[in-house]
Amino acid sequence: MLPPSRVEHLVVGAGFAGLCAAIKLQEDGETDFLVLEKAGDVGGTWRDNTYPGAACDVPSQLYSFSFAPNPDWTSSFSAQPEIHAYLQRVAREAGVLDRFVFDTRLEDARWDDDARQWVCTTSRGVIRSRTLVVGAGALSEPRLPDIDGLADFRGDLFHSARWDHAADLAGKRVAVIGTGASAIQIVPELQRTVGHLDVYQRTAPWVIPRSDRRYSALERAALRKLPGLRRAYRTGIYWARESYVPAFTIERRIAWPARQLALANIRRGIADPALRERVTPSFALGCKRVLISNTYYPALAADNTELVTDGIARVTEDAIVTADGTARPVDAIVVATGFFTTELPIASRIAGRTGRTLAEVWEERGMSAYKGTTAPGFPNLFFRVGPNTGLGHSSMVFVIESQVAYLRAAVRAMREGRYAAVEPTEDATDRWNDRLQRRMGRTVWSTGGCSSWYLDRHGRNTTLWPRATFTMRAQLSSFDAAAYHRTPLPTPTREDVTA
Ligand code: N01
Repeated sequence: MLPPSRVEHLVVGAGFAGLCAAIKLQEDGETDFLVLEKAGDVGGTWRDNTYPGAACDVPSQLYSFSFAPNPDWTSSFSAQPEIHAYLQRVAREAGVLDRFVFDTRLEDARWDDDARQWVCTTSRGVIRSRTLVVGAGALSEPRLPDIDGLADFRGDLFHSARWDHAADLAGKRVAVIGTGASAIQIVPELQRTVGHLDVYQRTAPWVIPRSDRRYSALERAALRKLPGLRRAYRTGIYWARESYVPAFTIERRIAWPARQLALANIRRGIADPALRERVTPSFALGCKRVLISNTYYPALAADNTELVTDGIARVTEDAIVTADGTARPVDAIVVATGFFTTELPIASRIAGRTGRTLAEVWEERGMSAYKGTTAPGFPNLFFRVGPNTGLGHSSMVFVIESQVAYLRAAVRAMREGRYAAVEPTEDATDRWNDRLQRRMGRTVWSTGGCSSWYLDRHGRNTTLWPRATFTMRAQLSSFDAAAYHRTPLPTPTREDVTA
């Protein structure tokens, strides 16, 4: 069935963000919406990242919707299949799936200033909408490294987020490029099954122990039967996570205990002093995302693993050649080199009031938004997980719910005020970002001595939120109409009224 040609709200992406927007819009009686999803199922990053060992590094009780608690999580940090199943169940039970259009891609969206609506060209026709809610994900477009000869490699080659399950790696010689959050989950799994594993490390990450454990049947029953206990547990995790924030944003010496934990993790996992040295980071803990694993270091220390720290010079048909000229033959290469984070690919597909795309505007001023959620020049556009809303310490689901609360407040204000369009002023947006970037200058992400995917090519942190998350929630709890240009709906004519 073809999607309708006009809806009030068009939501892009069916991950946590799109699903939350759909459920809450429906709850408000805003039932004229569609969720466009390029793949065939809900789940976003939790549908796409199926690599061995994929799991969340934020406790599940917090990494789930506040309005859809799941007392049945089997362990404190859930694995990908469980999170994906949770999202499928929530979508089903909320009764919103009939508003989802799968296997349909947003090709481009253009603001029509005369009609005061978005004209969205999709792979299945044009849809016009009053608002455009983009929840396309900050970690959705895999970034392949620019390595000479990579395209000529004859063996299996794939990105961590597009795992090729048809590739049989058992007993083979396999290389993993990258040592970020994805790689450190993949490496221990591969090490157990492959013949030989080369791990190509450009920068050693900080890795603290993973305090994961399975919930007993008794604990799960208690969480199911006692909502008060479940809420208290979730709240406890929330505040424990918030207590990390000062170490990142105010005084990094507070992170000393975590640093000691990470160093002990190296000593526990690796006996060889030379290897210990090579995996010990040279930058402040927190500057890059702090990783959690109990199995990564033992996997690196295993007899069938080699940690390679010489830079990669090129890839040939059957080997990776490092800068010192050594060629290491491999049957398969897993590229765990992350995502496009500071140049969101969807930005080049969205053109605003002046006809310029978000990508063109951001090329000049850097990726930025008002409250991480709206943008001057782009009326009625609402981001989920927009610029400077990312977290290194806690649950993005909390951020998504905060941004959806703002969307709901904006939609309500538009209905009550009879506005056809709302658009943040340049002035409010500049003030917001100036303040935010001033704070950012003091954080470990700016001063910690590393380069990371948090920073754009000008060294500006356009991805993270530099404060406690409850301050973000407070900022997004109501719609601050004074910061917006508001265009009234046309007054109905006599013919409209009598029609
Ligand atoms: O990607 P990354 P990721 N040659 O960008 C290296 C989330 N996540 O997929 O550090 C050689 O972190 C790069 O090296 P360097 C989480 O938010 C969450 O691992 O830039 N190496 C780095 O080691 C995370 O932060 C979970 O020097 C190259 C690695 O590749 C985000 O996703 C699980 C290279 C990339 O690390 C991204 O994580 C997994 C090159 N040319 C992911 N280019 C949870 O548990 C890059 N690298 C919730």
